[in-house]
Amino acid sequence: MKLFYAENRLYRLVGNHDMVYMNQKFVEKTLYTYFDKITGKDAPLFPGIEFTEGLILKHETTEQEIFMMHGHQADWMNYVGWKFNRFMVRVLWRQLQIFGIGDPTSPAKNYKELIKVERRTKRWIVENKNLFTIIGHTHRPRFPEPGDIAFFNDGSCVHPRSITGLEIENGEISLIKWQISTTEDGILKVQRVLLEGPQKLIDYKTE
Ligand SMILES: [Mn+2]
Repeated sequence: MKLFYAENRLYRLVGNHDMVYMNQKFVEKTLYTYFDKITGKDAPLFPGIEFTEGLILKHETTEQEIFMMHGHQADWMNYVGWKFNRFMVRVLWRQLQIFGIGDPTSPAKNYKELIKVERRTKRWIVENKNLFTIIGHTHRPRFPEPGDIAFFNDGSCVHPRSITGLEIENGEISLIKWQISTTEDGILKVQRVLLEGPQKLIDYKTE
């Protein structure tokens, strides 16, 4: 990520679990530098980095816009009550976890909440001229067909053996998975698997 940042290619959006990064003082303290164990000194990590709540990508030739946010903005308890939720997770859930009780504030683990978040987001997209929108938060990958509500989700990067993601390249979008797999001769490797697409971005434009 440091290398991406050095090339001006790293953008960070805050989510419900890291809203503290909206506080620039905190970002400066925790992310501008890191402690280098070898030299015993602080070294630059992401000097001057800023977090944002949303990001708009604009295609150079078609000028089509893609709107990105974490997605907890459609989730009242996670957007307004994030401090309370964080407290609940730290104090209560850590204890309950021993008995196998899932994080109550996570829509990724709560189907009813997940559906609510998706419904609100869909309504918002429809009210905003079907703006091409990408979120995460619920961890459920979404890859609609052209003509549907342009609501994408890149899925999850916390599976034990794989991560999913969205790739945009040459005006096309794909849903991909990086997974650990074994070859015939027993070599362990990380493999890219295409799950959906590629699909032309412009085909989702409705105006
Ligand atoms: Mn989230």
